[in-house]
Amino acid sequence: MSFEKPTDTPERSAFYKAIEPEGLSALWAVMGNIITPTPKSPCVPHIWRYDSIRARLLEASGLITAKEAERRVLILENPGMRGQSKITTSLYCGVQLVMPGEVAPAHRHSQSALRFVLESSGAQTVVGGERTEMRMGDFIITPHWQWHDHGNDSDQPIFWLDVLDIPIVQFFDASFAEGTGADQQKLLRSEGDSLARYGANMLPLGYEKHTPASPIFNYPYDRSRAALEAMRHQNEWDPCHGLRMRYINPVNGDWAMPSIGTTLQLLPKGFDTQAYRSTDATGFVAVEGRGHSIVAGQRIDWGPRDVFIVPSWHEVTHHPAEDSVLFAFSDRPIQEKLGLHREQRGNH
Ligand code: 1HN
Repeated sequence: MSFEKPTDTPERSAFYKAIEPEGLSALWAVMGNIITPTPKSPCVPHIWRYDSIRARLLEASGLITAKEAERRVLILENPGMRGQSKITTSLYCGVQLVMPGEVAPAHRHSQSALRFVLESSGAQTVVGGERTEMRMGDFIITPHWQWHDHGNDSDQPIFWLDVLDIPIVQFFDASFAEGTGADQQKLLRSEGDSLARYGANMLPLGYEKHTPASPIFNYPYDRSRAALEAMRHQNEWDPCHGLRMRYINPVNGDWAMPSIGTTLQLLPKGFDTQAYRSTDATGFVAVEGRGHSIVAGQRIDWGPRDVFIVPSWHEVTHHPAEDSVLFAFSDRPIQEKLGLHREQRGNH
């Protein structure tokens, strides 16, 4: 089914023109554009190579400090939506560089952020008064309106992926932001406290949830990776996803973040996945391994730290040439809450 535009007649065209200054327009002339039988997205499949992003960021470090930039980030803009600071229709994504000795000053905003660490020799972020070391592959969250600042005490640059729900907050016209004027916020908790308190399959007795985001803010890669490695011996694989786990909020089992769903998946060498498509446009980071994916017939070759996009309702299969680990992010939590999320397995 599709709502085709009825043919124009001179009388109809004159009518459309006449009602325009009155702030009116005819639904029947636009219905096919706004109600589509299947998703029709400006978002296109694309891959960004880590080596080129890294080189451009190092070039940028000669032009501007992290402090002057507030955040020294190169935005990964979807080629179908240039100029909109979007990697999908609902999510923003960039890669950030903090050089040794630099700081990215404390601020907070309505937008929620996740960091996925791409390359690190040790650097830190402070979120809501607790500091954490940022190591390769760590999944770190900055829930909305939490103070956050970053620093790099190591002797090597640190690079990480930022994903924020900026387009969603923009859509709702609900953006607030403020700074402290200070480089760093005050430390209020000891390092590792949240993970110990909420990430050891226990919760404080009488704990009451007071934010929609997980109280854990660093999900260390060594733990998640070790879990995948232990599970592979069981030989239970999802034909479409291999071994794919979602990061959760330990308080209620929901996604770790209310607006961005995240997963980590293991695809053993030679495990060719079966076709899958879903309404949540998904960003993948190849953490380990190499291979290719076919996205709606288009081949995308990926290697370590490359980032690629599978748009809404585009069929994807993965073909790992080595044991591979993929991190993924999408707006699935929101689509689920609204009853919009759909998925389909197998060829159609
Ligand atoms: C932000 O606060 C960070 O804290 C990174 O590292 C990227 C992009 C837009 C708005 C705020 C950060 C951001 C951002």
